[in-house]
Amino acid sequence: MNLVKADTNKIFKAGYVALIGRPNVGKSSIINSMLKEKVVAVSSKPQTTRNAIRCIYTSENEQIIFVDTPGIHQPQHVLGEFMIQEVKDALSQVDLICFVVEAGDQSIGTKEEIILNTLSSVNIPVLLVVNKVDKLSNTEFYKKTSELYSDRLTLLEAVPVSATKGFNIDVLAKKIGKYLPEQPCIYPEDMLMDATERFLAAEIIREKILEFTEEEVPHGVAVIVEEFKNPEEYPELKVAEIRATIIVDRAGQKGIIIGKNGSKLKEIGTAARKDLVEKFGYPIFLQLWVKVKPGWRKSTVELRKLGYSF
Ligand SMILES: Nc1nc2c(ncn2[C@@H]2O[C@H](COP(=O)(O)OP(=O)(O)OP(=O)(O)O)[C@@H](O)[C@H]2O)c(=O)[nH]1
Ligand SMILES: [Mg+2]
Repeated sequence: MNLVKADTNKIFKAGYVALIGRPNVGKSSIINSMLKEKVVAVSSKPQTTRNAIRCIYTSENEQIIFVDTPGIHQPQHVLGEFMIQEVKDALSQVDLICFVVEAGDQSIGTKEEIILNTLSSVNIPVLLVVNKVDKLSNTEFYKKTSELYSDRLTLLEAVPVSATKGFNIDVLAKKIGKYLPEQPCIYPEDMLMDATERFLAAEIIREKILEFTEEEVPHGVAVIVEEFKNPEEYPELKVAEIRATIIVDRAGQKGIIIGKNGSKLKEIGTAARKDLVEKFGYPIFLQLWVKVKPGWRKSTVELRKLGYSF
């Protein structure tokens, strides 16, 4: 009897939270760290995230629906414009913004100026998340970074974290929960992400291309999963069959991705298959093709075909 009463009285918080920041500050890494699972692509190259992706963290007390967003930058092509539009759309849907910055930021750069202007024009509370505090000789030095930003923007508070070390990520979850509206779960408790299997597979493959290639190649690449047949839907199959096409901007990039005697593509395929098996839980037959589509990032039609639809 007591138990039932206690449950009824329990306050549960749920809501949407956008992670906003310049490229490479660790927005996607914070989500993976909080969900204790690799759900979104992470890389050392800026502009890894291209779509606003919903990832769901559920605990006893709160459900946080993170909207991971592309890093804010000055767009150079239609793809960049799409990415910035994704950020703007995300901002119109959330209860709270986590403004992610890097510990050790000494001054406010042009990218942060754009972000500060955007954040001050929307009427949504902002929590400052100072990531990568593991890089500081003393964690308390994060206060210098938080002062830099709190001088320019009204902040709820500042939370120092390290996504890669898992430092203070639990504290961040509780602090976010505090600012969310009181309501029941929005998504099922066991759901980690609101995305299709095809999208997840394409992102895993793209992440490996980011990892194994340099300079302009990562930015010139898109991945489209043409076919995804899994043994649950096709019981006659013993393994899942995934056929994906890697789209590149120029013929030279095709050569780099394929590598000498196909060695680079093999490396990308092997690493991607390992993660795909882990993610989907069944053996996988992965077939990768590389196709050149000059200027695809500048073509609204091509972008739409690749799922970057305005
Ligand atoms: N030292 C350190 N590195 C981190 C931390 N969090 C993320 N990184 C690294 O920073 C790089 C960028 O991480 P991402 O999570 O992809 O950054 P992002 O903000 O999502 O980047 P975009 O999607 O490009 O906007 C990766 O190499 C991460 O391993 C951290 O707490 N400490
Ligand atoms: Mg990201």
